[in-house]
Amino acid sequence: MLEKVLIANRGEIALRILRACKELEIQTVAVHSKADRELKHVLLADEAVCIGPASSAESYLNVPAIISAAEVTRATAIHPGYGFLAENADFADQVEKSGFIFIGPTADTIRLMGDKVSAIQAMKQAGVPTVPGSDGPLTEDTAHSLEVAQRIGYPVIIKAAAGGGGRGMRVVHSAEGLLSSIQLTQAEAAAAFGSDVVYLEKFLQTPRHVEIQVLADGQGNAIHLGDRDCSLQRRHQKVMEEAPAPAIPQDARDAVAQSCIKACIDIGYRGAGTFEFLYEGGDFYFIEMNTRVQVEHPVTEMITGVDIVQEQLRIASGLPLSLKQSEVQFRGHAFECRINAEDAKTFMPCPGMVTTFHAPGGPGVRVDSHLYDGYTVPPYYDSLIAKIISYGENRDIALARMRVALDELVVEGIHTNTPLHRDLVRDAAFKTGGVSIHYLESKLAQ
Ligand code: MV4
Repeated sequence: MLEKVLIANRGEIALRILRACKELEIQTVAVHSKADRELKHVLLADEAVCIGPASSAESYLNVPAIISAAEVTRATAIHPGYGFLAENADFADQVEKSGFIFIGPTADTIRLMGDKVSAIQAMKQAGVPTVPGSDGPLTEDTAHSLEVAQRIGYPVIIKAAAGGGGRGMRVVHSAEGLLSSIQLTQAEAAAAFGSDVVYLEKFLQTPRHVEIQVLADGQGNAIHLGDRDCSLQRRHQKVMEEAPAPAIPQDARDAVAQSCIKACIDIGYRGAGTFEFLYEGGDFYFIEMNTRVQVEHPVTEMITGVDIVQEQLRIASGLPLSLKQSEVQFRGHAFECRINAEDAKTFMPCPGMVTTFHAPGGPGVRVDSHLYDGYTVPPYYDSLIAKIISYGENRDIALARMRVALDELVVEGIHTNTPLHRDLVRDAAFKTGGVSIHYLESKLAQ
């Protein structure tokens, strides 16, 4: 097993990683900015190193400072968490070149998936269902672009190959607007990502966002841990997630998960990963792969009993997967509400001191949070302050437990989006299950 892990992240996920390390008796190193001395995991880690000022660019994104901290503390591995450097192939390369284990896939895999065009090509090759599209970058051949769009049928969506997560996209409704939209998206992509490569897909109008969690050991073994529905989002920020995704026929679920396992084996995937799909009209369409642990991983842990972060640590240490597919048992249903330090109506960030924090409890309730009474939420980072996770034998029970948990939650001193969640768990369409990616924004517009 790994000897000493440096946690290159902050907040709830740093604490989550710390807990997994401690359970496996791995030594821990917390790295933090000057604004984060009071973080719960910093206080609980075996060692802590300040790596720079509050600004992320100079601390959590400061590769030399993080590598130096690993050298000074003699860490043997680095866990990037999510966000920050988690999907930065050059960071993974530097970590390995400096003699440390990067807890995640190889830099080459991160690069392959970071380029959405090569990711889609690899998946299509493996038999993963993809969105009808240009199957590669759009070229200067404008007649060809018009032809592709005509064949697929409007509306189409132009996406930057280096984009992802909702950045660098443009919907086109007719041939008139196509060429200018391609040019505009190319220019924006060049400015934002340093690459003007764009591709084209059929625009799906009311899909759900359904993703498949996988684990692979890079030794030829890969398993899936089922699906999650992350359709409840606002401006590409997920608000609530659940597992399994409701109202999907079992054969469709099994087939897509099976295709993901095959893709993992084909590309030699290593670590935890997520295949993102759009689900519409009973069909799955691959859009992107995430090569990191995700915010919403707990809902999958609740319905499978598998500790995904511990599996990441085991895989990184060179051990094979701790279980076979036939040993993965799916049971019950789970929800996760993302509690953000923000105004419930305007969504403006709302940092400040948390005077009182009362976490909910009871059967089937889990809270992943770094909050404590007197903790000050700094203004410099993501506003996620807690994840309330509920589990039940079925969806109705899990949802009832979430409703009660949200009513129990107390965060005083700052504003949070808890009122929005309390409203959502009582929403008729959400209670039925299976709403599209547009549902929350339409509801908020009313
Ligand atoms: C799409 C799409 C419709 N059709 N692709 C947005 C985030 C990025 N991961 C991909 N996204 C989308 N790609 C096709 N061909 C609609 C979206 C989309 C979306 C996807 C998932 C979750 C929320 C979303 C919100 C708006 C648009």
